[in-house]
Amino acid sequence: MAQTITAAVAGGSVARAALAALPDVATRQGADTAPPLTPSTGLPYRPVLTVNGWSLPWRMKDGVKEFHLVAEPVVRELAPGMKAHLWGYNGQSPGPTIEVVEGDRVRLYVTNRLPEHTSIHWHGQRLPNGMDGVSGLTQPPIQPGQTFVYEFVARRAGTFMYHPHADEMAQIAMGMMGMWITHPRRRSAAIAEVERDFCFLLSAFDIDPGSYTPKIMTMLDFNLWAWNSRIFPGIDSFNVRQGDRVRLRVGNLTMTNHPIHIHGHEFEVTGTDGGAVPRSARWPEVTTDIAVGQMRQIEFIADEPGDWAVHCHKSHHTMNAMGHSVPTMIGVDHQGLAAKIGKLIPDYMVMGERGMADMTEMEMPLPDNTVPMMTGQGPFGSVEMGGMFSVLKVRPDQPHGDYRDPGWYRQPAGTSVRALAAAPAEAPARATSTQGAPAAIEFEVRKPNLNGHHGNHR
Ligand SMILES: [Cu+2]
Repeated sequence: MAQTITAAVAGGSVARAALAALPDVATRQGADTAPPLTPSTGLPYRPVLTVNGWSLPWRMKDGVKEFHLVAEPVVRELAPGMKAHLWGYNGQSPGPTIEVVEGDRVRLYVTNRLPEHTSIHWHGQRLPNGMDGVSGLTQPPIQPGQTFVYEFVARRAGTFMYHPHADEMAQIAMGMMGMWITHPRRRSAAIAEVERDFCFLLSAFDIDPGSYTPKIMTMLDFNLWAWNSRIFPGIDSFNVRQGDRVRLRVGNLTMTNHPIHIHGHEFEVTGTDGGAVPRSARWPEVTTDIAVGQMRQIEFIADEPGDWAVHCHKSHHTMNAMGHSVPTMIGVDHQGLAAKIGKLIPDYMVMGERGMADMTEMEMPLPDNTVPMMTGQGPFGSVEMGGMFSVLKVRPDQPHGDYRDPGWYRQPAGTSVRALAAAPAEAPARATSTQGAPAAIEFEVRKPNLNGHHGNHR
């Protein structure tokens, strides 16, 4: 989790005198998970961990917390072996997480280095109308080279996000988004103290295998499903100590809903972008659906040691790009067919006649800049997953506050599933008719009477 944050001088067409007054621009290369940013100025709080991301440093000026976001083209590694040309903030997509404390006065400088205008909407915040960031409605757009200043008080504790509200379809499809956490100023019954606090945004891209830039006109048929612009096996695991209270904060900026599922534990939704959920209104879940434009804060006690899958339960969302136009081949006999087609198309490969798991073993040549559809090595072989998938690693000996990956779980002797040493001698008897031959099934079909009155349905 090497942290490579560098300060650069802000560019653009801002006047030199004004430039000198702006906070430095912190930027970050690489998709490692940065350690939590412990506050050194301002009010104290327990920081979040942005999965495969980082929190933006700030400066205090006359009691105001000042941040500097730069909207710009970025190169994001989606997973080892695949990079995408995206738009983001301060060198990365998603942009850095903004962390403040309830009641903080916040000043956000936003510099536009994109080739087109933009704006930032602060999703879920109570703020003056003129700070809401809707291009054309509450402000003129920020033109390329311009810097705008947003300023408001973070009035409500909770989990929020930021994203452009100008040419949204293109700019969100290109990866422009970030998390915003407002920590509570004082303890309250509705907001628990947690030992581990993770955050990530759901995003989706449509990038043809072998290419680099998302197709921004895609409305529904995306082929890459990402957490913080990373796809499995590129998403870091959630590493916790057994007994920790764990919070995951998840926001959805894709074009569809995502049922987020955690193995081995029950959780409660403790907050939304509308604030804390009253305790009397919480119930246990193992999956919670996160609709488009929603944020969910989920919490549980990590009391079961092991490596537990955490994933979107839409099975197509735990796959990487392959093309959804591949026909189902289960049960199709390809004998001879491949040889015939191979004369016409030398690289032709048959796939899928026994399911799609063969894909993980196949030596199929992939185009450059493409990751396999189903991949990720676990201790027992290929996990056969992609997209929105990661692992919750619960360990009794994980040190307090240590987010490092402890490696694979060692299952205690006698607690693992096992294969039988030999197949049963006889196949189990099948139900048969009394004559010993399968009974013929008879049925009668009555079609509706089409002569204007209802048929005789029975
Ligand atoms: Cu999903």
